Amino acid sequence: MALTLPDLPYAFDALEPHIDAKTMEIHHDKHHAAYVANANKALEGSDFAQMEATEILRKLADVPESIRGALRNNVGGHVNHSLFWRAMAAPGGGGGGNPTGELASAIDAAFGSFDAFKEQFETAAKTRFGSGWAWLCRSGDGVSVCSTPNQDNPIMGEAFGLCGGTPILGLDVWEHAYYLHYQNRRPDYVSAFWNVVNWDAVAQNFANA
Ligand code: MN3
Repeated sequence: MALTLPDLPYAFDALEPHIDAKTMEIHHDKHHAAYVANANKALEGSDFAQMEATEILRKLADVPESIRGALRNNVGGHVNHSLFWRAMAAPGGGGGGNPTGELASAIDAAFGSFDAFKEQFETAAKTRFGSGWAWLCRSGDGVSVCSTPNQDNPIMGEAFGLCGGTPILGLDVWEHAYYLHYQNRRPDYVSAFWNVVNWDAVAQNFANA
């Protein structure tokens, strides 16, 4: 079964002014679509074609070398962006505010406070050199912050030098995610992100992880 590009759960301009409509349109319709197309091309006729995308990433070390790089980049890109879109919502319309419930408790237990968590996540996002992602992951009953290069996903695990946790919130820090609106000002994009985080969706990811 081929991978498919999921629809955005909101309009291109829903996240304005924090993430602009043109960036969202190109990011979803061109970048994410290309990851899906290239992943399907690499998967065609392989033993991994029937597998869930996340399962492919968990078993990436077992993928034949001839297609491992293509799947790492493109299945990774598909999984990462699918999570990214769903964990955002319009500012004031589900986006922004604070986490609640068990997720809030897990964040307090791991970082001391929500503000301390935000600082650590922002540092991960700002200090990722070049292209990559900052993540909040569920590991066991707790949560942790990490970052990955390119389209690597934490679930690829220790074999790839990654934490092995399950991402429940991710921030894309590739320049294609912010350059039209923020140019070189990645830190401004990172601070604006909090206005569009859909904490109900992240709490759902925490419960399901
Ligand atoms: Mn991207």
